[in-house]
Amino acid sequence: MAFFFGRKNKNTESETKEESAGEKTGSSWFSRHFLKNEAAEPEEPAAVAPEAGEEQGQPRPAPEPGPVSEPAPKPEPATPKPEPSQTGWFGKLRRGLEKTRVNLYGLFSGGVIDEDFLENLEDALITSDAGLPASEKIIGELRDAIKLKGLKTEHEVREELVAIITRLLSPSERPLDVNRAKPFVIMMAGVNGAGKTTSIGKISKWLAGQGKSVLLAAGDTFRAAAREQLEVWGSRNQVHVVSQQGADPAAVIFDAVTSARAKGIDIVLADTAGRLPTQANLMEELSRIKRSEQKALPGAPHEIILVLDGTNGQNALAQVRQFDQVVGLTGLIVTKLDGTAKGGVLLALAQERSASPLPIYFIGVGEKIDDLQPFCAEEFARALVGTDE
Ligand SMILES: Nc1nc2c(ncn2[C@@H]2O[C@H](COP(=O)(O)OP(=O)(O)OP(=O)(O)O)[C@@H](O)[C@H]2O)c(=O)[nH]1
Ligand SMILES: [Mg+2]
Repeated sequence: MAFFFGRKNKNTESETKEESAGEKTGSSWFSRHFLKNEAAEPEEPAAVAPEAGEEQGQPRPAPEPGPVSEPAPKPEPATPKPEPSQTGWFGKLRRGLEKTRVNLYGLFSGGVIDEDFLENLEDALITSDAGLPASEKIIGELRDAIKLKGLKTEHEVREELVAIITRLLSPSERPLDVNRAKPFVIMMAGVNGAGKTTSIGKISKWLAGQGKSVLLAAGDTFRAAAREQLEVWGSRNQVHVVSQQGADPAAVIFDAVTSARAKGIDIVLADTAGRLPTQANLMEELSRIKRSEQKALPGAPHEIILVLDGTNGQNALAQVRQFDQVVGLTGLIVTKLDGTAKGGVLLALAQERSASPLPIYFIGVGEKIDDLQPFCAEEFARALVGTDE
């Protein structure tokens, strides 16, 4: 397995630059979606320069009555609308989903919107791992909209498809509110190599950047590399890490939560070892970790997040069911959506959980620090379906 910050050793300078650039581009987006309770920094009021001749103590001459008073220039909006640009996160998301998108987007180049087109579109959705129920629902709604609204052009149909997919995904878009408790305990779970530790690193750096104090609990006590992965990251970012080689993961995480309580730390991010849902003893261990967190702090863990590897496609559905059954999931992170043709799996997840939506807190489209961002349903739908340009 590649070491989380291993690539940086080779190219430390450029990586560091990219990270800080990522912070800049993503911070407003992050605060809107992730730290919803944190009020946005008010804009500094512009200093008003004294008018010429308006010295201290000097009376101001009465204004000359002018023939027509100039209309006051329209004030510039204080903050530009933080739309995700093509080059920023949205561009990255689009590039990441390219393999999934080509299957859908290519269908629009024929110019004919007929039953064959709809069938091909349904096949393309299924191929992207959106699953049969979500694909049928989307195409059914699109067919109805084409008839009812009299949609004719490719542009109209594509926009309708974006709207339908956005509606399906919207219940999964919910910001992670970390202000509900202190310490706020987040426990990560998932199969081997899904991206748990990497996601913890990315999220905790973001949180630290937002002024939150973070403590990492190295609950993957089996592999030395896993602890080091967190420790290296922690020392670079002044985030404290609680770890103990070979110890019981439940005990390490208990200590971490207890220590966070004593030190008044805002957030505990608990890493756990990768495990398959079929490994009964390891799944039982996950329940034990959860219970130890409850013992250390009543009400904890406040979030139990399953990290899914986006390249696993439909298998993600089974993982959600199985982990949910054992520990009761409160949210998801889907990583590695870059370079997979299976990006439609988010539609399958949303459809599967339509009766009890499970928030997708973050999606990942790469290994760099700014490659994990809060999930936005419409943005994802647009990146998936493609746009006109
Ligand atoms: N391309 C890509 N790679 C990712 C992404 N997220 C994580 N990775 C890579 O996936 C690999 C595994 O990531 P880890 O964070 O170690 O996964 P883990 O779930 O902690 O793994 P275990 O602890 O072994 O279960 C690493 O090489 C990461 O860099 C992503 O969004 N895109
Ligand atoms: Mg790990």
